[in-house]
Amino acid sequence: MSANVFPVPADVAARAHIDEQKYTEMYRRSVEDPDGFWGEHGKRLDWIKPYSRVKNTSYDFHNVSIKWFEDGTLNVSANCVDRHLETRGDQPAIIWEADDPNEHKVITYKELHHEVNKFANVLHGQGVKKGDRVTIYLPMIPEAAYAMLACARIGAIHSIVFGGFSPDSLAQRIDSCKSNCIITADEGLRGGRKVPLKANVDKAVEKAPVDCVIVVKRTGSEITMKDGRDVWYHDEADRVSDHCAPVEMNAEDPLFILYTSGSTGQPKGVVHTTGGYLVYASMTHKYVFDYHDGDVYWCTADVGWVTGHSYIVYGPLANGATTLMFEGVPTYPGPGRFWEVCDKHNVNIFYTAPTAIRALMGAGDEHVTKTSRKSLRLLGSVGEPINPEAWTWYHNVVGEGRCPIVDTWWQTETGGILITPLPGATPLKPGSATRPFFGVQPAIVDAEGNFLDGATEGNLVITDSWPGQMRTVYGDHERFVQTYFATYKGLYFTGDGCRRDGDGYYWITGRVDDVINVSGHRMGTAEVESALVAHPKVSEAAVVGYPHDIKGQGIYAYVTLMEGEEPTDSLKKELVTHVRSEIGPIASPDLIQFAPGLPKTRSGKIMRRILRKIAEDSFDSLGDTSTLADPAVVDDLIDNRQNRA
Ligand code: 6R9
Repeated sequence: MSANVFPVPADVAARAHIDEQKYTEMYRRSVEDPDGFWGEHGKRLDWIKPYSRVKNTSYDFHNVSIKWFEDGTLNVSANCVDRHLETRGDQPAIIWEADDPNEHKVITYKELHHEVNKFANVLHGQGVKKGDRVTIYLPMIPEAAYAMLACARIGAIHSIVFGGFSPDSLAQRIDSCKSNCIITADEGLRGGRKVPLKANVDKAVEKAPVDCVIVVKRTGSEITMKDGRDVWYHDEADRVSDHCAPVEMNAEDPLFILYTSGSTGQPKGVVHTTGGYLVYASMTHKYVFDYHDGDVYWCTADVGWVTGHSYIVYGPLANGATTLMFEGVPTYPGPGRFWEVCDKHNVNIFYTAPTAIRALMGAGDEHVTKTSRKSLRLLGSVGEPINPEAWTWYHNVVGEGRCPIVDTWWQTETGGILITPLPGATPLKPGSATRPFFGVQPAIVDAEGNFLDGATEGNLVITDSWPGQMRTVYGDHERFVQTYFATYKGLYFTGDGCRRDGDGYYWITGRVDDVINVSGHRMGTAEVESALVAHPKVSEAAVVGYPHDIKGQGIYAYVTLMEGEEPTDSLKKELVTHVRSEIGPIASPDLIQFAPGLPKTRSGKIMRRILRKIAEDSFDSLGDTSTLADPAVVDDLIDNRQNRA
């Protein structure tokens, strides 16, 4: 394994902010003296009232409490916009590349300032105040960034819902945080196809009513507007001034809520706050991507996910960077799109997900090699483990062997990157997220919570807090404690399995809970199961992940039908459509197996271990099945398995 090491290229080391020696020194200080270290690095932001206290955190199971910079005050939009006006007002802040390859727009920091102020005043005009929750359901258009920053400017808490979620999922998220205002668009546009966002909002608000819906015009298609509730953004923006003073916020005031899936129940509203989050997002953006003034940086995520929050909007803009925002999909109009956009805008730093890399790898090298990519200097990966084949292709074909790859491991809950190479400091090993970022103390424990030393494998925990950590689950602190601090008392449990090699490098092996990762999107198997059992013909369902060449994991559903229902192919299609409409297209089952019975223990617990094995087509190693209430169901499941390699 250690034979396959890629040393830091000399030219990368020469220009990098951090080299190997500096990493070692800074890392040591960050864990030995967190107050001193973060007290210093917190100054990368402009504070209205400087903090005097830095770290005040407790992982004690009976009193989990996380506060950073707690007596400081600041405003996130002032840090991401206003403070750059003097030095870089005419520099591009956002380069927006539309779905249509012939359309793009450059927004300077001055223009961004104008737009964010307008948007903030439109929100004020609709009665939105500090502390209110605003749901954002927008496509990848610049208004998404304006809306986020406008909320931050007036102290409103945004909750972005990915445009691929169904009206039901949207309604549930509106209701969960009691949001009274939605920002949406008439339609989205992805890969030439229209996404009916406003129509989805209309359905959602039947279940979760709101006072106002602000609609941005994107496609101009016909939509319905309800008098007294729905307003066009452009009409309102015409009426308001472009000056709105940023509100003074405490470091620990919430900045946003973002819903994410866990192993049980409905998605959790992950709460991130103002000061620590922005310090951490901006610092990781600078050092992990080795961002220098003038670089063009592109993260291909959607702002509906945490990666879009931290590494399209907040981190880069806090650093005065030029961030590219892409409306489309990797394969439209053809599989060369990413690299054509890199050439068009001279992208230096490119950050995407393994699922996209694998899909493009399958489309053939010629789509890459016909482009120049000479501007590219650094590549990044996020969202799921990257298999060495995809890593090698990304490195050799896309990066022509000269661009390091930063494989960044982190989570919605962590706010920013926790385990990652630094391009000027870290020799790379394909498939390893390598080493912890400053202030991050990973450890590996066994099932009982014993620390495992040296080269080992087990469950990944973090032993102490870092500034970007989530603070609570919105409205349910106890759920926060139970989800992350109860498995191993006194430790933050990530839900991921992990190996550490002899060089101290970390290799994330994937989720060890009932969360699956489909094309980099996180999903609770319980959510898909409850969507399936909501169908009148389904009596019971169990969902597991199975290895999928492109998506990383596919969704495999075992379904038991109601007495008398026929297990037909058309019913399978009906169930897929049903799940899509309940949750969204990202939750569509890839394989459905009708099962007369599911393997259960005598106490009625479904034995998922067995279902996973069968879904993986590795049923010769089922392990002990003697505790099953009815061992015969397993033979039927094997005979009728859907994934035959
Ligand atoms: C940022 C993001 C988090 C889960 C996480 C892990 C997986 C993310 C990874 C990775 C291996 C990487 N994950 N990055 N696994 N290597 N570089 O993706 O957040 O959507 O909350 O997902 O994704 O399993 O626990 P989120």
